Amino acid sequence: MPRETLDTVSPTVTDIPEVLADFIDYGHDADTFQHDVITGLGAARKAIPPKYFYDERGSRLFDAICELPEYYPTRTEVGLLRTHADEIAALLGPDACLVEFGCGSLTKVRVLLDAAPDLGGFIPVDISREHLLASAVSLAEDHPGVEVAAVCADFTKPITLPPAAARRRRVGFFPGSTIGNFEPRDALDFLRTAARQLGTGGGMVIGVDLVKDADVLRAAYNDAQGITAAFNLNLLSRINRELCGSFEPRHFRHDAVWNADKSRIEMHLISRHAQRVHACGRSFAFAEAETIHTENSYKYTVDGFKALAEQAGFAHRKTWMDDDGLFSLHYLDVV
Ligand code: AVJ
Repeated sequence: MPRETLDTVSPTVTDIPEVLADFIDYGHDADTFQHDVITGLGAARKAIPPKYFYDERGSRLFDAICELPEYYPTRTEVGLLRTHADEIAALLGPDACLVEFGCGSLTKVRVLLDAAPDLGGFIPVDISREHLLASAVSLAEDHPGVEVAAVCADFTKPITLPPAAARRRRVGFFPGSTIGNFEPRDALDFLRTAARQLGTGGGMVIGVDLVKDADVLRAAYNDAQGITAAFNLNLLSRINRELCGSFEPRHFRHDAVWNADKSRIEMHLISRHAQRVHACGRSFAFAEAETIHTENSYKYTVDGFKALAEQAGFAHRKTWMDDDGLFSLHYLDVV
């Protein structure tokens, strides 16, 4: 089945657990890992997209990152959600449908749901089918008054939302500064697509990590316990497991650097010496110190993010920030 454009894919609805109003599957995830690894390792500047970090082990390592003393984003954002939950709930209004783009641990959306008893619907959109299904079911069981449906899809692509969303005011939820993984141009496209999908009168709650002291940023991505290094290197283990790879993770080292010109943290896997590695039935040569660029994490200023949101078709309503100015949470209105 061709998968180039969304119009060629019909979503399938299968075996919906009883607690869910809908489970719609766009089947976006098949074979793209292999394709992206072949392309990424074959390029002059080797790179693999960060979305492939999150296999089962990678997701567990990411949960561990979120607990690290150096990794301030998660605890700061959850603090902001807790502190301002009532105000955010008021902005959602009665019988709104929250649409989460990419669903993580669900800890964050639970903070909002607990503060918004009159929420009508909740729809997580995520590429990882099993994780999505388990998360949606557990949330639906805990909130019988909320109509919960799920959409398995690449959340950067336009999708048709299920009836639970279609007949309500829609508010997007995009926490964790995942927007920082996009190139600024792609961030703009994503926000534009989201605005169209949420519709006039809808809104968006989005978490955005902020530009700050370079040492604080570097420490957050080069933690003392080496969990971020294990998270980054797990990508090589995943290639070994899923794509018949021959990577020796100890022949690579993790590094994260602050690129001030581009306002982003860059994660790399650096080859410790010249070597040849096999994956997907092909051979890839590495020079000594050659890197695989595995992630960009763009950091914004509040004004820079406001300008981006407004360019994408949102009106900026409200910013919440911690006292140290580490992280920001925004409420945007679709105009
Ligand atoms: C989930 C993409 C926001 O960029 O901070 C954490 C991922 N990578 N440590 C981030 C991540 C390394 C994280 N995002």
